Amino acid sequence: ENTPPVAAREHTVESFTREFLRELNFSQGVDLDRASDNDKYLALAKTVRHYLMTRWLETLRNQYTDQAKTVAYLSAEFLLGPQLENSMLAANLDSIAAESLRGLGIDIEELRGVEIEPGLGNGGLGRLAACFIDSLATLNVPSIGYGIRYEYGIFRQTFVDGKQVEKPDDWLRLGSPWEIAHPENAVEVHFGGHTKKAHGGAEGARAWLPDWHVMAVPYNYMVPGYRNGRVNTLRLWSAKATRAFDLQIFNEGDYEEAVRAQTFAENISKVIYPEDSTPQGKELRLQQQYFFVAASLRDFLTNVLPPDYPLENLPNRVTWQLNDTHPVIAVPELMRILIDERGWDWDKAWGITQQVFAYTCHTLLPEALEVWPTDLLGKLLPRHLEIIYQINDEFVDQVRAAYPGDELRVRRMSIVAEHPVRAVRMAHLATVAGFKVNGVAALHSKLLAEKLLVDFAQMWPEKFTNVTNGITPRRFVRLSNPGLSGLITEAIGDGWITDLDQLSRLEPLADDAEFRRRFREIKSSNKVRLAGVLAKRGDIELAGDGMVDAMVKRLHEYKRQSLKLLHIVSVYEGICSGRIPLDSVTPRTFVFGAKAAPGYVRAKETIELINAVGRTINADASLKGRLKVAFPANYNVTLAEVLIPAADLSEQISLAGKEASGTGNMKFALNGALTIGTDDGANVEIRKLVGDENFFLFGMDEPAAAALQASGYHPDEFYESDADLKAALDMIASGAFTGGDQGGAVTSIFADLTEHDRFMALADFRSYLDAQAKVEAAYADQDAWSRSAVLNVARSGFFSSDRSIRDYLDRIWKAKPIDQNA
Ligand code: DL6
Repeated sequence: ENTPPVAAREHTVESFTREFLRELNFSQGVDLDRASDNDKYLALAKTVRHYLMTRWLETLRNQYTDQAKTVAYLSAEFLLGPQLENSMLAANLDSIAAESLRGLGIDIEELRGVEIEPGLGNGGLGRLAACFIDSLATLNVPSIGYGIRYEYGIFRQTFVDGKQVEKPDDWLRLGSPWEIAHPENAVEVHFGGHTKKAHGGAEGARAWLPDWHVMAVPYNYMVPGYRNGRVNTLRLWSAKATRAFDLQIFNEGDYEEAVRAQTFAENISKVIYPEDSTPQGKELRLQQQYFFVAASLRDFLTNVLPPDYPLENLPNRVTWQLNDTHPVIAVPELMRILIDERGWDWDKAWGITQQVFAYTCHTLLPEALEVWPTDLLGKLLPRHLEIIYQINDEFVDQVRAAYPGDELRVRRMSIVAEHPVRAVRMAHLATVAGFKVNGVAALHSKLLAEKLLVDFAQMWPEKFTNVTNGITPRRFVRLSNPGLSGLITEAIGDGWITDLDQLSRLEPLADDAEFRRRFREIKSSNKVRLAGVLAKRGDIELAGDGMVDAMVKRLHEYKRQSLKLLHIVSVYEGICSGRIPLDSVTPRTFVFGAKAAPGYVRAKETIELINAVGRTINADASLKGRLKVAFPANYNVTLAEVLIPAADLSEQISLAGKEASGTGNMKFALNGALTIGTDDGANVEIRKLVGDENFFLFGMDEPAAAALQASGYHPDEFYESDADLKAALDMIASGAFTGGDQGGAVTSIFADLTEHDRFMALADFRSYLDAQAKVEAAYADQDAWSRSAVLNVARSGFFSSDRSIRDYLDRIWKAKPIDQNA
């Protein structure tokens, strides 16, 4: 690979081995022959970290001296995935490390297996943030990520009798070599209390007298660019009580009371909310949001900026990108700092505030937009609520001036809602304060401006823009699919790793029979790798080397795992009833990966039903292994990296107009899976790029879905009029998959689908089945299928997160990359 190997030029296998052994001896305190795999993993991780450290310090130094415009990415989630391999790849240490360890008789593969990934995110939104910081570093953009160091990441999913049972994800238990704590830089974050008129200060300034506080301790993570010498920072905050415990109470024997304050404060960064679509309205969640945002703003203003930096220049120095509404409380926090602490007047403070925040919206579900009851907000952050009221007063005046007499519009747009309870609409606050608002795929941005935030887009059309999501090709092709990476590099060189558009050069090779054969060979060996992992994970089998059909994403009704389930049941019912000859069925494994939010009953019932159907099908010897359902528990980044390269078919079947973008869809296409999908989210762009003939489109588009909804949707009419659909639903209702039990999940899902079916799975069923028939026919011609698969790879370069970041730079941030080596 032709990029100048920064680390490799400076380091050799011998020096790496020396360093590794030193870490083992002096950091882990063991000899090689007594070291556990965990010791070796930690020593290896720290060795790699050392190599990156010089570059990190250099980046920090330059950042301080250059004072260049910086992107501060504020996100409650960073779903990082395993760090070791990615760090070695970025530092160009992968071959050196492998050779060094081989020399010591250590299998590096085994050590990879030891790593516990930091699951500090729920799904797409958190993984996007992780891809973005990778791309920011690779593109040499001065940037810093800010988030929360949850002590327990997204829960570990287990299945007991097919039901989801959540276990804590204690990802820190074996040590965490990728972070550096700086307790000496802890920041105090305040909560509660009341406000009063300030003595002196600017007009309108108030004094906030909080009644409790907590320390935010920064943990720094290195974010290395791909072999470019830049190492950016991700700063995650951990909550620490200011007073560990009350010694007097302790001495009096009330141990629980003695540590109460500590537990209370430290709960703030204890767990991530396993919820990405409906706000839980939990006080702790608001505490988390303010906690990390207040610490991050303070950190940026006092540590990243030089002392006495004139904050009038802030817009030239930073954009604080608000990743969804979770960090939006940053807006009144900055106003508070400028007015109450720095003595600015309101207009000046608001003028600057409106130039430094930009907001990314990640949803189309109105119920997913966060609102905070003013009772709660006022109790926790009284000063911020006052500021929000004042922002709103001015804003509604502006609306009234622009649309005289249109009080309905004023009510719709107001930041403060009055019903059902008085509450702050965080998306409105973000839109009012942000200088840009973006959606995450072309269709999403269009619907955002035409529906979800239509009043705002009418008032400020220039504020609205689109940046289609992307994924990092380093992790999701180069690392996760070494076979395909090698084949691509052999064909077109390795420039694609940082310039994914170069994949288009593969296009002619789609017509090269030998290339297609090798592509198929790689897919097959990726399936063997997947089979090995699934066998270890829970005795799960694949249907030989048949089609791998994957649906992996959070469990949510709008994503329609139930539609996938209806398809599987329909095929099974067809075989059982003799309607479908077994020989005609393509051997296939339906792979699911999905966690349900613990409080989301319908999602958990769906998991239970998928597992029940899977158990029945997998145990049916008459199928001769032709159909399998694989539902490994605890789908995470580690598993994604094995599954995606092995997949033939990517299921992206949400109801059109509901999935903001999707990013799994991009990963699958880039790894040569064909998509069966609706015209939703980024599927629209994928289909346009890969071509209709290499994509299986089905279902209503967004206008059709909206029209059906408006005209009154009656799912029972579809149930009654489609014999196959009825047969599949009846089979479920009969208890065929649940040992005759017709209650519980079975009744509940049957009733919901036939009576309500909010996301219109039944309406799209026939079209989905027809598309699946096309899939079967296409898959029968393996050579033609692999041609389409190669074209999917060749035409998906657009979905690099490097491109997304360039779009953000161009459309929103206006920050400039700075090459450290120049
Ligand atoms: O933008 C990243 C990701 C999108 O790809 C998904 O389509 C979208 O559902 C997800 N959004 C969220 C936030 N809340 N909701 N719903 O996770 O963002």
